[in-house]
Amino acid sequence: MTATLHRRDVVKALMKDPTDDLLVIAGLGQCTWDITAAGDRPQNLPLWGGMGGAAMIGLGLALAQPRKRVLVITGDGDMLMGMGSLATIAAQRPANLAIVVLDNEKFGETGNQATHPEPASAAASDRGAGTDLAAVAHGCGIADSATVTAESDVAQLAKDVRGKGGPIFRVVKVMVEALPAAMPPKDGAYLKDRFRQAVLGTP
Ligand SMILES: Cc1ncc(C[n+]2csc(CCOP(=O)(O)OP(=O)(O)O)c2C)c(N)n1
Repeated sequence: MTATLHRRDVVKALMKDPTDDLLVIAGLGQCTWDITAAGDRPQNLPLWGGMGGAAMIGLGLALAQPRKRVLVITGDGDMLMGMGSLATIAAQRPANLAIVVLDNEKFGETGNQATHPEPASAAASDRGAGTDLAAVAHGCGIADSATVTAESDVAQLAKDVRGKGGPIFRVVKVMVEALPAAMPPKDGAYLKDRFRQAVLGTP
């Protein structure tokens, strides 16, 4: 794996100067910490340890809140677990939904075991299948699906995920890094109530 992008820099760029209308769902583990490192806010819903549902939660939110922008930031492991949701997102076509997969080709939080996007040519003890998640999303019917590998493309990525008509799907190839955790509040009920209050004005 030859990724050069730092996940925290990418997430900070995506979440720079957020308006209240930007609702951010983070997949478990490292993405939860990444969005918190970018600045905890009530319009963030970090999923902590819940795996496989980030994209689908984003879809429900996007459909329920068509005037808000919904940004899902999740890992390749979470996305692989919830892959069927991509076909449903394609069918529903939410214009206000962007999904960004921070793909380090590993189950990072649990010890960097290889995920399916790891090249099939890697060492036998740590080998994936070369799964191309952007191609999967495209094949599911999300026409605007692409992979980002270059730092020079991050500014455009930030513009697209915040403003371009969706659904859009981006895989961002990121480095494997050991980063300090940036913990959001731990209580799931509190996070849910805080988020509902921010979106609806009532818990
Ligand atoms: C249903 C379920 N299975 C397994 C786990 C254990 N688990 C926690 S984090 C994680 C890896 C997540 O990998 P990825 O989404 O790629 O995120 P990364 O940490 O690499 O950014 C796993 C398998 C879990 N929390 N829930």
